[in-house]
Amino acid sequence: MNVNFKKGMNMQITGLLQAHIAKTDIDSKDRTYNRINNIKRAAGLAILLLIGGVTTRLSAQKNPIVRNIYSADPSAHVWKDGRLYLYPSHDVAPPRGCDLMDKYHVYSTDDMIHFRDEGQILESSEVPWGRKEGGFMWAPDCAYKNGTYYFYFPHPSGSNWNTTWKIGVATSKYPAKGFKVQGYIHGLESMIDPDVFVDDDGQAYLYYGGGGKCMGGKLKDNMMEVDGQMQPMEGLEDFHEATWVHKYKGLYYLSYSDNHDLAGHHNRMRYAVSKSPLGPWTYKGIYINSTDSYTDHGSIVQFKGQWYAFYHTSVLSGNDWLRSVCVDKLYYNPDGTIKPVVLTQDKDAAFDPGYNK
Ligand code: FUB
Repeated sequence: MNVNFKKGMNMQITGLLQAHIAKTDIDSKDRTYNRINNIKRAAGLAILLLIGGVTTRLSAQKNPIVRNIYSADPSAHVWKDGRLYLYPSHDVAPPRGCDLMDKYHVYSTDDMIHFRDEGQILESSEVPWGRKEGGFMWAPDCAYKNGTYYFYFPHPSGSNWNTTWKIGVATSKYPAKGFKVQGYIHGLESMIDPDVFVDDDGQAYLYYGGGGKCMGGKLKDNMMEVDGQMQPMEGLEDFHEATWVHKYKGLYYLSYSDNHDLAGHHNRMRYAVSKSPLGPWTYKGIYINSTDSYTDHGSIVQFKGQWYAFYHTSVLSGNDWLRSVCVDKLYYNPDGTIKPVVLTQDKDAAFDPGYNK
């Protein structure tokens, strides 16, 4: 596990740069000219290495699928270019609970085998209204509408982080770069874990919550304002946090983590269904059991005809707050209920993407 990925990469670039200059900086008269040219060439090489390093193809055919940094809370989407994009949060080592999480990377894949780190898209210092101490960039989500990608992230605006949560919005024309913070969604309570679901008719719905309360409501076309009132999501059993809404065969599914805490086993992932995107919901059961991590948080998405459950574990670190994103196949029963997901938690077990390649 190379958590010093960037540091290592910089050292590599510096070394190559020095070697390159030493080898070619030789003659007398043209020394200054050569030096300038060498520096230019070396800088070009460094930029190429930097781009190559940031978009390293990870050998990720095993769980956890993200191994170059610690990552949690995966929100997965398949966008119009046909790739699957992952928007996780980023655990920072050494951890102080979840306090020091301060940036987001995006990952993408076209085969569920190779997950490419698209690089960092946002950090707390880029949030104009954010708390001056930074940190606390928790579980995000992303949505697409009318040519724009909307990145939603929970972040406190004040030193008292627990009472000043906002749901920030950053936008870009691209799914994995160029995001600029536009502001935050006004009129919400101090809660976390935004999830935006865009229905087949283009109407977007915002969900968020934590500490036992889950709220949902419509978003206006600008994707940054609530249309009408947010309302409590009724019918969920033992809701804790981590809301995710998806649709399967015309039915809406709201999945979330529960408050389970027994004999060293913690959060499980549950779900409920409804004929309406805002409920009321009918509770259906647990689809992911406790892992080795204190938290869980996941998303459900279809890619190339196969359904997947994304989640996180602590299998690489053995630490509750240094988590790693995993994925496994998800199956429905003929009546639309979700079969309990079989987790491939052995970190050396190969992951079979399941679709016909
Ligand atoms: O990653 C920080 C927080 O931990 C998330 O917002 C929660 O869902 C939990 O996973």
